[in-house]
Amino acid sequence: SVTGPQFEPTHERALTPAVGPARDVDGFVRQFLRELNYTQGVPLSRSTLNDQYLALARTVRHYLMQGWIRTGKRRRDAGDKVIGYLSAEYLLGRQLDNALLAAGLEDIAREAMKECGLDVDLLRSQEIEPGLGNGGLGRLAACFVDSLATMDVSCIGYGIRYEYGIFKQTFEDGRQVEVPDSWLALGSPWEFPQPDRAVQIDFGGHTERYTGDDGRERTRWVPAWDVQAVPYHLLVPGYRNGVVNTLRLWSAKATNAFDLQLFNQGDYAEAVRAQTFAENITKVLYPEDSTPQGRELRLQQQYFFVAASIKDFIRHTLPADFDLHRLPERIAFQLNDTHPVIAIPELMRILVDEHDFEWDEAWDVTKQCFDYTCHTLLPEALEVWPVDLLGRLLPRHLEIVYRLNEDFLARVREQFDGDEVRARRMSMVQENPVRAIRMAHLATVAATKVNGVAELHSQLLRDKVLPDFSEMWPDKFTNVTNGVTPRRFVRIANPGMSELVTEAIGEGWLTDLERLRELEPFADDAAFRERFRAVKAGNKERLRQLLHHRDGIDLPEGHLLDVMVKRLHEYKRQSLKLLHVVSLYQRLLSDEVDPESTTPRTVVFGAKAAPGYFMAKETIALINAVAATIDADERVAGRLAIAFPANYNVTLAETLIPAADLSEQISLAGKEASGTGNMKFALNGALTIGTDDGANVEIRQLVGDDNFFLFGMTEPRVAELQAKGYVPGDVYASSPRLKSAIDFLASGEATGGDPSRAAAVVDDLLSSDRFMALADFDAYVEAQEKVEATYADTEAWTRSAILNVARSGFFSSDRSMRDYLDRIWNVSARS
Ligand code: T68
Repeated sequence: SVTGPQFEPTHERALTPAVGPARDVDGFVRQFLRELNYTQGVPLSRSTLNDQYLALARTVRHYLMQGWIRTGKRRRDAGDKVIGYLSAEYLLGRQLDNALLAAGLEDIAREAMKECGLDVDLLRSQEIEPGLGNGGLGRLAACFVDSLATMDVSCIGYGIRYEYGIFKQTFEDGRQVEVPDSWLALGSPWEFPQPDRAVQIDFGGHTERYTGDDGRERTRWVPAWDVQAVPYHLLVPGYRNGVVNTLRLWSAKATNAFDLQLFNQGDYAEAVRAQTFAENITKVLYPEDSTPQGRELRLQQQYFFVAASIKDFIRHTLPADFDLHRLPERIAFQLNDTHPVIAIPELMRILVDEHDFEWDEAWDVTKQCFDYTCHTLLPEALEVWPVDLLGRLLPRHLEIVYRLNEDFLARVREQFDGDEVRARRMSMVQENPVRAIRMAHLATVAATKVNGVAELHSQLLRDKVLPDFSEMWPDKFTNVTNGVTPRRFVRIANPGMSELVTEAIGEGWLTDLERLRELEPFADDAAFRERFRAVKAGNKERLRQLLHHRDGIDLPEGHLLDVMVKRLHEYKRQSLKLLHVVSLYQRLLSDEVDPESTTPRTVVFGAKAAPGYFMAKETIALINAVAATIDADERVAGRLAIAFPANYNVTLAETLIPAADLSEQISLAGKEASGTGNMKFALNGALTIGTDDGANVEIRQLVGDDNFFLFGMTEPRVAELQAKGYVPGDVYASSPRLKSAIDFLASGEATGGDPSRAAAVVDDLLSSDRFMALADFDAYVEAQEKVEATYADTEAWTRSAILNVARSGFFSSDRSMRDYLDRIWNVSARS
C-alpha cells in the first residue's frame, strides 16, 4: 500500500522544511521562469497569458510552502486542539491577490513581472475564481478560515472539491441562462492532490446483528458499494504571520476494486459507467441556496465529505493509537448549517461499531465534538431527509438516528410530564407529509452549542424556530454575529481607502479592525473628507472601466451609485427595489418635478437565481426589461440608469462594493439571518438603506441612526400583520404612489410596451406578496427621499460615510472567530 505509516524523519534534511526562493525581485524572477519553463513547458517568448498566470501563481505558492510545513509540524508537536470546520461550501474568490497580500509579496511580484515585461494586474485578472459556494454561507466559511489562519488558530476546513462550482450566469433576451462553471479547465495552481491519502467511503447495503468475541450483541454495516475520496489540499495563509492552515477538499473517484471486478467480467462499458457514477458525487455544486430538494446525490455529497473528513482526521491528523475517548480534547467539529449533520451518526457508528464503545460512552464523546451553526429562518430551508432515501443509502445511520431519537424523546417525556404533543414537535423524525429526518433537530440535540449568526437571528432561533429546545437547554444557545475578512474586502478590494486609513491612523488596523474607531475625528476634517471622496470617485472610475470591458455597460458619471447585490430571493425583495426604480422613472416622466432638481442615480443589481426558482427568474427578466426601457428612454438620460451585470461573484463584488454610495439591505424583517454584504458595504463607506433585520440591526446601532436609513416594519409588526391576515390588494388600493407604480409596470410602459414581461411578478405581488413588499413600499420611498436630501449635502454625506467605516470594525471575521473561540470552542488564539 502507498499509505504506509507516517515517514519518520531521521535524516537532517527531513527536519528542515524546504527553503523557499529568495525573497527579492531576482529570486522571484528566477522561480517564475523556472515555473514557466519546467512546469508549463514554454519559454517566456512563447507563453500565453494563462501560462504566465499559472507560473506566477505557482511561484507565489512556493513562498507559502515553508510556512505550511512549519505550521503543520508545530501543530502536530504541540497536539493542538483542531477546529474542524465542516462546510459543503467555500466561496473562496480569487486566490492570487490574497496569497500575495498574505505573503507580503505584492511589490516584489509587481517588480519581478515588470522585469519580465509583464503586467502583474493583467495576470491577476486571468484567474477564474473557485466558486465552490452559493452565497453568504459559503463566503462566510472562506472568511472564517482566513481569520483563523491570521489568528494562528489550528483549523482544518473540510469541504468538497466540486468539479463545477456555482453556474456562470448569462442573459439571453434578459433571461437568466446557466452555463457550467469549468473553473478547473485552464489548470488549478493552488491545490495539491494527495491520491495516496485517499479513503474509502461506503454506501448502501444492509446491517447485521452478530455476537462479538466478548459475547456482546453488536451491529455491523454491510455496504453495497463504495467510492474513493481523494483529498486536495489548499493553502490558507494567515496575514503576514507565516502561518498557513489547510483547506481539505474531497474529490470522488471510483475505487479500483469496483471497476476492476466489472472489467474482469468483461463488461468494460459497465466498468466505465461505474466510474462515471462514482465521480458524479463531486461533479457539481447544487445551486439551490434556500430550498433543498432532498435529492439523493446531495445526500451522497454530504455523507461523502464528512465521512472522509472524520476518517482522515482520525487516521492522519491524530497520532497513531490515539485513545478516542479523548477525542473532544483534540477536535471541535463546527457544522456549517445542517449540510454536514450526517457526521453525527457517522461518528457514533465509528465509535460503537468499529471501536467497541458502549452506546452511552460514544454519545458522550460525540456530543462534545460537535457544534452547530444555523443560517436561516425560512422553514422551507430546514433540511429533512426522507427515511426511505436515508435508509437505502445509509442504513446503519438511520438506525443510529432512530435510537438517538428514542433516547431523546424518553428524556423529553420524563422532563415534561409525558407531554406527547411536545415530543412529536421535538422529534428528530417528522411524520408528515413523508417520514423524514429533521436534520436541524438532530444537530440541536447533539451539539454542545447552537448558534445563530446575528443577535436578532439568534433570538428568533430561540423563540420561534427551536423554542422547545431552548426551553429544554437554555444554555446551549448562543449568538455569534457574522463578520467578513478585512484583508479581502477592505485591503484588496479598496487599496485607495486602505492607504488613506493607514496614513490617518497608522498600521495595525487590518488585524485589529476596531482601531478604525480612530478615524472618527477625521470625519470632521474637511481635507480628509475631500480625499475620502477622491478615493470613492477613483473606485467608481475603476468600476466603470471594469463594467465597460466585462459587460459592455457604460455607467454614467457623477451619479449616486445605489447597489443591490445578493442572491435573488423573494424574501430579499429585489422586487421592492424594482418598484422604487419604476416610481423614480415615473417621477422623471411626470411634470410634477423638474428633472434637474432630482438626484441622478444609477441602480446596480447583481443576483443569481436558483435555476428552478420560477419567481426569481421572472424577477431577473423583469429587471432587465425595465433596465432596457429606461436605458432607451432619452427623456431620463443622465438622471436614471439601471445596470445589471451578469454573473455577480466574489471578483465582481471586490470592485463593485468599494464604488457604492448606497447599500440596499431591504429584506422583510425576520427573514434575513444576518447578511454579510451589508457589512462589506459599511466597511467601504457606503450608507445603508435597510430594514430592522439580520445584522442590519447591529450595523445601525453601531454607526448611529443619523448614518443609516432605516425603514419598514419591525419583526413583531410583521408577525402581527401575518397573524391578522395580510391582504396586499388593500395596501395597493390605499397607496396612490404604489398603485401608480404597479399599474405602470402592469401596463407594459416600463417594459418596452410588453405587459407580459411584468405579469408573473405583478400578479404575485397583488395576490400573495408573501414577503410583504407592498406593505413596506411607502416607507421605503420616503426613506429614499431622505437619501436624496442627504446626498445633496456632499459634506454631510461624506461625514456619514467615514463614520460608517470608523464604526464598523466590529464586523471583522476576526471578531467573529474570537467569539466562537470564547463562546463555543473554548480554545484561545495565539494573537
Ligand atoms: C446565508 N445563507 C443567510 N445559504 O441567508 C445570510 N443554503 O443571512 C447569512 O448572512 C449567511 O448565510 C451567512 O451566515 C446562505 O447563504 C446558502 O447558501 C445555502 C446553500 C445551500 C443550502 C442552503
